[in-house]
Amino acid sequence: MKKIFPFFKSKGPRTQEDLIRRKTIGSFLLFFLLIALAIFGWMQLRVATPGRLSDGVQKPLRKVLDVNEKIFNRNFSTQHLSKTYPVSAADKKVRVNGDVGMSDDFDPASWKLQLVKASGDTLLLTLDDLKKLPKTEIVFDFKCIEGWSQITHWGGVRFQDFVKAYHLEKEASMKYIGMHTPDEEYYVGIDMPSALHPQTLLCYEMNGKPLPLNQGQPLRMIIPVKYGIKSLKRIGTLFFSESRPPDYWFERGYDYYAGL
Ligand SMILES: Nc1nc2c(c(=O)[nH]1)N[C@H]1C(S)=C(S)[C@@H](COP(=O)(O)O)O[C@H]1N2
Ligand SMILES: [Mo]
Repeated sequence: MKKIFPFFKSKGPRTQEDLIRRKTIGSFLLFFLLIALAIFGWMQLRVATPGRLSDGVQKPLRKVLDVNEKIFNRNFSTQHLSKTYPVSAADKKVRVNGDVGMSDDFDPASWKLQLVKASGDTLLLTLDDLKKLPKTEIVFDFKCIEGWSQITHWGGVRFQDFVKAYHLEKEASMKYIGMHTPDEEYYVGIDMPSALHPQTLLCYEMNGKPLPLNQGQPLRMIIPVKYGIKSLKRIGTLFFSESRPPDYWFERGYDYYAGL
């Protein structure tokens, strides 16, 4: 015992060597303790069963996302505009990404936007109805959460102009908008300040032409202040809510806000 743990001897003066040995062993113990804690923490995350998941991610990770979200929300201002570019900077070959909710049996000709008002009444709007409203174009750097970005050119009606035209003041005082594809396979929720942001469009054109089918014809969302996941293609239904509408990628572990 004395040989292995010489610092346990209680009698006699401590030599310099004893002190060093003692410190070294102490440091090692602390080192292993920290490693054990790290492994324990990692296992806690790993063994999280679905019951311990919070909206698709392990609870401790969700907490971190929630804090991030608060910081983003606090710093978000409707005055802050995404950087825009001249039309000439826009890519002509626009990447197609994500086809959830883009089922083949869709007929754009018979499409109508279902707008669910706060009263519960549903308005059915055609694309021509939307084209009558003031048109806004934007060229910006579209960013996908997967790590790519592309400068692209879009046209449509600002969501805030749409709200004004259809007298949706009551709806706009609610906390969120929700939307989903006609088949309800893809769905997003967007906080109202971001929806009313001056660069947020109900978009029906890309590069000056009607949206291609795989890019959301007849109507999609374009929301430059957020990652691409929120720019839902092929809007079927649009509604308003005081609580968070369901969100496809939030349910799969991304943060709800997905702000830039
Ligand atoms: N209906 C629908 N909309 C969608 C998606 C999807 O899978 N289905 N993917 C999103 C994602 S992750 C991105 S990056 C953009 C891509 O838009 P694009 O295909 O026009 O480039 O659409 C978003 N909107
Ligand atoms: Mo994306």
